[in-house]
Amino acid sequence: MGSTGAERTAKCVFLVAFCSVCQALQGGMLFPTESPSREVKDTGPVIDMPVPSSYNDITQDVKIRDFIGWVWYEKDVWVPARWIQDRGTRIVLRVGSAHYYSVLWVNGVKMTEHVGGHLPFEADISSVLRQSNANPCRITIAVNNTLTLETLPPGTIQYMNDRTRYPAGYFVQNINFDFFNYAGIHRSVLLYTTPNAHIDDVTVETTFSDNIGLVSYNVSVLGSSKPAVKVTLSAQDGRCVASADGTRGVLKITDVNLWWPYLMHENPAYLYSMEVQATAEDGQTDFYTLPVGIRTVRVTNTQFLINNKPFYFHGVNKHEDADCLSPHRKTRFVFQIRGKGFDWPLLVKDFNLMKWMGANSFRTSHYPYAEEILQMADRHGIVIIDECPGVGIKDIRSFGNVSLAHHLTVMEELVRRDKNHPSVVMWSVANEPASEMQPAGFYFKELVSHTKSLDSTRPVTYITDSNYARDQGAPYVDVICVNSYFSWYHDPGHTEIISIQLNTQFDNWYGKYQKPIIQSEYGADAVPGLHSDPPMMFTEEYQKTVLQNYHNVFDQKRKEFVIGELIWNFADFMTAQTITRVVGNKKGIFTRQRQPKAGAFLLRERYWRIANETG
Ligand code: BDP
Repeated sequence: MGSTGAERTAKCVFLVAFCSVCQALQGGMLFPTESPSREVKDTGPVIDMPVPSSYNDITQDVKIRDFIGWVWYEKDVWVPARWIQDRGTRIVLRVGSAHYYSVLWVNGVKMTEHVGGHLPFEADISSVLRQSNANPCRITIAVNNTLTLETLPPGTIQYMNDRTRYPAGYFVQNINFDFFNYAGIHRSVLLYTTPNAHIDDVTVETTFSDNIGLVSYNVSVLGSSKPAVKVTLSAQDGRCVASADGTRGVLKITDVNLWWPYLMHENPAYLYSMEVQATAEDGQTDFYTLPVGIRTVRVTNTQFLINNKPFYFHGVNKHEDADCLSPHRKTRFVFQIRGKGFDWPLLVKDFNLMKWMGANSFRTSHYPYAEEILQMADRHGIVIIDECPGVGIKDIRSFGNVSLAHHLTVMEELVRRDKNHPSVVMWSVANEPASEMQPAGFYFKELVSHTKSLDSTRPVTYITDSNYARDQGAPYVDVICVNSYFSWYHDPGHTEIISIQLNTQFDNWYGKYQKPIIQSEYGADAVPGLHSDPPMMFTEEYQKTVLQNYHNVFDQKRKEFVIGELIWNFADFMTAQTITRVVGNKKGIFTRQRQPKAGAFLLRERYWRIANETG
């Protein structure tokens, strides 16, 4: 943990559970021992733990890999003395994400807690640093990865305590999603400063008319009742192209350069730079600079329009997951096993691969990704469907009021974090919920309308694998996103059925809703290097044949109302251990180490062909 965001190591303690029993002096204080009526819980070992990283794959200890419960991270850091001495300085500690439930202390004082594993949280730690003897400052973060029916994603704990079958007894975290429940502090922990009177938030909404771009902005300032706010927009060559005073306003840009997805324009991903200055009564000024891409998004009943031009999603679904080589400051290269931990080399490699294959878009399946990934997509003109962690909502109890309230809060946190990214063109509120269940109608109506009230500029969807006739949530979404695995989970081995089943799928959904459709998942597992001709399941040839059969149908339907295709998955990824997964899910067109399988070459040819056709 540190102020620079550079990788650091914290100390990490694993605790199976808390046991805080106070004994009065008159008690016998027998040595704690286990018996049929007694349990003893011990603290785990203190070990070095890198941040950011999942803790699961760092050691050789299976108990740590599969650990469920509290872990404690602790790190002493030196805070610059001038931060503490200058009472006009506000000192903030920000955690990019920690999975799932976190409690944060500084110098032993509880600062905040946060529910949810994929979005940032922060605390103003100025006063505690000024009160305590600040240096070194001790940061403690307790993180618990237990999932319940009311978390997102949901899960349940099952106790295997029938002593006739499980002599030792154990418990499992049951989940209804298909990726490893990696845990720990997954993104950077930063210390940063602002003036006391500071810019708390900035929201931009953009549009254009002919060659005039319009940026509506809204600035909120805390710590000053009458701040003087000045906003300046600069072009890429540094020229100031518009400015305004006041906390709200509209900037007009003549001869605007629009933000375009790459492949759609010769000058894509154009970003202006918006500098906000807020000066408080005492003369202190806070500056914040935000990259701004000017573009519009609109959905008709057959098209997805970016800047009023039809956009066809030919892209991928991803995961934050890899085992890969990363450069390290001291050693030249280390083999790093980060799970879901943020990794710059991986991010750049993945963008290079997406561009190599001509992918113009990805979905953040099945949770919000690190902000650095969205910033990179803004700069490269790659379009994002931004998904919240609403994956695996299969149990009717997860449609209750407590779950819904939490889901609405998560959407608020997600929109607050990602609203200003031009690359984000649509919100996905869930993946494959049991949307045919009766309470799903009300649940999705509320969820979608709440999301629209937070952001009226982007369409909202969720990803369904329900039957079109029984799905309860589809009336509320703007785009129908459908997952299907014909010739894999259904009719395994029979790729000849894909054409009829997929055509029927599209016609049924469109016939009922007259909304544009994205094939949001399709694919087949391929163990790299496994071959068979004629193709058999799990070979690279079979994966290719499945994709080809899907593509034939996409090519007919994209002339009508199909507006996109996202392969499942960009790369192989780790899952829980089950009899259907051979060390993880192998539906990647790249291996987990980012080497192409045969399917990657097929998609590359296809995506570039589509890009050339659609311009
Ligand atoms: C879909 C899920 C995805 C899975 C995929 C699969 O949305 O998370 O990984 O199936 O089974 O239903 O490979």
